[in-house]
Amino acid sequence: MARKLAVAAAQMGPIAREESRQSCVARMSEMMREAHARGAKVVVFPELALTSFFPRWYLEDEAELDAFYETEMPNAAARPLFELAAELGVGFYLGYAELVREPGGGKRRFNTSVLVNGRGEIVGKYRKVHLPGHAEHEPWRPFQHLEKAYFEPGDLGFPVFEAFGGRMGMCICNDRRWPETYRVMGLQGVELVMLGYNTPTHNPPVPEHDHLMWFHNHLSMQAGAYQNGNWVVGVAKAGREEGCDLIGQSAIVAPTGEIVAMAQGVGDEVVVADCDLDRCDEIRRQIFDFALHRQPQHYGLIAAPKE
Ligand code: CDV
Repeated sequence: MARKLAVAAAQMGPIAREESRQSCVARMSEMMREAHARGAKVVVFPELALTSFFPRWYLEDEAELDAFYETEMPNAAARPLFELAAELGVGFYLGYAELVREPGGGKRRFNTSVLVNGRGEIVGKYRKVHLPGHAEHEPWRPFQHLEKAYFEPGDLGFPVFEAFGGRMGMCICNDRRWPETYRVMGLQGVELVMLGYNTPTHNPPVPEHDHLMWFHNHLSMQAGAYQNGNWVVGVAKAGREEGCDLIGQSAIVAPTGEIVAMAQGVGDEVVVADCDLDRCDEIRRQIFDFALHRQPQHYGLIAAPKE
């Protein structure tokens, strides 16, 4: 019997700087209800889904920066989403900024996602490994991308989790452009990779790529799916957020690399598809049989430390 998992991509339109977490959670809850009504068993939300995409601002005041982070999950603001998940029996992927307070008074900051099961329990956690952007204020840019200042690279690797009757993996935004992301999970037998993103339509250092942002979005997710034989569910925060345009195109990609469902606009929108997890075998047995065809003795450079 096919292992069909109905998955929802819950794209979000813009989140204003002043929008409260309660308002974001209310928007997500409405989409979770719709996803459930349409048969979904798991809902994927975007990267940093509880706040505006704050790395676009140079924030000198630490308290102002800290206000964008969560120090526990679930917390008071997010709990209604966890409770709704348990009530409906629907799981979800949620991206948020995580602040870890250390015993000595230090702070660690991560761009994080959690995987929550249909009982409202966290069953997986991931911290973004590939942080794009820059670490210093660059006033020449029309908007900043200070992820390298506001987060440190994730320290959890790319774990996979047994959930929803299959093997689930997570990554976040820029990670989707790196083949290593999918391959490390592929080697662990991942069947469905969930990811959220915030991708501006304009990339200040290479404006000549602006017309390619949509192409590169799908190119990387489709390649990651096909080359490893897994489903990919990529979910945008989209639309004009605080004057900055973000691409939409949230998509559910089959292990063949085909897009089977896609968002139509750049607002809050639920897209649902039946993902047959057994289709991963089509690719893994017939095309990319890792055990039979991989030649890792020739791939050493990929994992060698950086110079
Ligand atoms: N949030 C991101 O990681 N955004 C990057 C942009 C800056 C290129 C992305 O890869 O979509």
